[in-house]
Amino acid sequence: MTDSWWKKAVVYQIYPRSFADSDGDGMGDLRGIVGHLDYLAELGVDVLWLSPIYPSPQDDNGYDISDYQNIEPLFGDLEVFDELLAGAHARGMKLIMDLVVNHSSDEHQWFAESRSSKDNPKRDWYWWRPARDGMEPGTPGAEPTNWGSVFGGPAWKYDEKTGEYYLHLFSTKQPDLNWENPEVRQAVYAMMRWWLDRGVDGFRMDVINMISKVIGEDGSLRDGRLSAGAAYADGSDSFIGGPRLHEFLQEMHREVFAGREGLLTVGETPGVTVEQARLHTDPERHEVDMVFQFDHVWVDRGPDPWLLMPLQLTNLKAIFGRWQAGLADLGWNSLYWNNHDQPRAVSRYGDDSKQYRVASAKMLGTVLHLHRGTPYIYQGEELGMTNYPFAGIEDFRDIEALGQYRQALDMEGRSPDEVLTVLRARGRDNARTPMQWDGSPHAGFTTGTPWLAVNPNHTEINAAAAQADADSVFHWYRKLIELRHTEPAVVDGDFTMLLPNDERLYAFTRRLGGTELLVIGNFTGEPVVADLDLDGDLILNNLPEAPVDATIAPWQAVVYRRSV
Ligand code: TEU
Repeated sequence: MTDSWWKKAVVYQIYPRSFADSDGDGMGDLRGIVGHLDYLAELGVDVLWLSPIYPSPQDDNGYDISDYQNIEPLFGDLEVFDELLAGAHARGMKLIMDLVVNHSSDEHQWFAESRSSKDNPKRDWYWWRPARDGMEPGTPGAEPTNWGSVFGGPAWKYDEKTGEYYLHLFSTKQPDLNWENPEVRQAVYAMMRWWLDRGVDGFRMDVINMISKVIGEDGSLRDGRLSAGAAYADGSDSFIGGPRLHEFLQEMHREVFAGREGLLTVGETPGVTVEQARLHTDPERHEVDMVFQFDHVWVDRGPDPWLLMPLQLTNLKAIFGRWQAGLADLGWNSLYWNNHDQPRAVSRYGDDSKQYRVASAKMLGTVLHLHRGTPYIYQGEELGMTNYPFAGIEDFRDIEALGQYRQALDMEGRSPDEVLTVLRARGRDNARTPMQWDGSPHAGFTTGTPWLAVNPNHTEINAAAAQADADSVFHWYRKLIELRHTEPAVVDGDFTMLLPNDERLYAFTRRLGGTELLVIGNFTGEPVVADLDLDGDLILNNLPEAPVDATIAPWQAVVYRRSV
């Protein structure tokens, strides 16, 4: 029997840096989270996921870890961590950690040893390779492969000390760990067991589908495809869903999770296919409970990364429809609009104007939470927080935005305007502006100077105002969570997509035994007549008036329950 309590659960993601600052240094911390546990309990979420809180040079805001078994001093220490964990548990919430083991920080002791000499016992813990045949080491184009890093520039850094390159799929300060080496894997498993023994309830696994790389017989990595105008190639064929990925995840399961109950594991898997996800989440295969797929957040991304593509609802529905059908009989979906890498959902898929922000945020929440799968809420989503009005590149802090901007301007001949247009709409800092607790000068986030500017709209959009307003997005999310806890059809019902060719309405049913839920969301600012029978009890409606003659008002969301 598998223990799948998480099918009924809602997860809340905290980005500690931006959640709540208790000591006035402008940076969120663990004590700040402790101070808001009652808020999270009021919302009713079941699990908290903390983005990385380990010691880190903060090159990628903690996704570059220099010690896996401690707490970043900016955030607190192990004692406050234990207090936070106990406080969450006392309120009936579980807590999962971010596990970032595709790479470590270059300031991790393991890497310091690895880089020290070619015969150091930890040399092979990372991906060291000589320069390309016949090329002068350290010169442009001499990198072992032509891959670009996600944050701009090549994916290899030349290290003079030993005259070789190391692989970093992300920043130069995030060297990739070599999972081919069993010592690396055992060190990671031991660390994971240490956190579970401390009481944590599972892990969100950062880019876990990149840990296995395609290696030639002679140990070499191969070049990727270079598209026109690009400075570097996309090497992902060689590291997404690599040949030993399933083996590694099954080994991790045996070594870490087997025999422990009540845990949650979710793999972050950019580029994962439905077929791969079925293998990852089939309970019989003992890999992970669920994965984050990326198709719906890449829906508005075209072949040219610096061109904004409009959202086409039929595409979005086709994506979710495919994932719902693909994991219907086996495995399990995770559901999200937002996280710390994505722009704010209401600004992207909804309408963040004064007139429609609240309605469209509620509509988006309703459509997502009524799918089959485990919903994830990213901090501030429950308030309908919006994108930030970035003026120029100097307003951004994210290493990805800064790195990609430089590469696009310096190497690809782009103009600042075209790049900024995309960064404003899609940049990760949109999600990372401080949590808006109240209408005071720094939104109640800090008494000091926030590390990233607070959105000026915090005077209106904030937790205090939302808690006091029965019609707020916050109280709507509370209802959605409660519905999942009380209505079995939300958890286990079969999913059927309706109106797949409609560009304006998102409609589907969930059916369990004799109960059917009909869910309709209007993705436009116009009234739309639904070619559907709207009968049954109207159990959720985000607007004051019920639909008349099947007319769904702008950004309206309705849920009907009926017997079938
Ligand atoms: O993100 C993985 C990932 O695929 C990112 O490239 C993401 O899709 C992109 O930045 C969106 O613009 C994970 C973490 O969530 C991210 O914060 C880290 O920067 C990254 O891994 C490296 O650890």
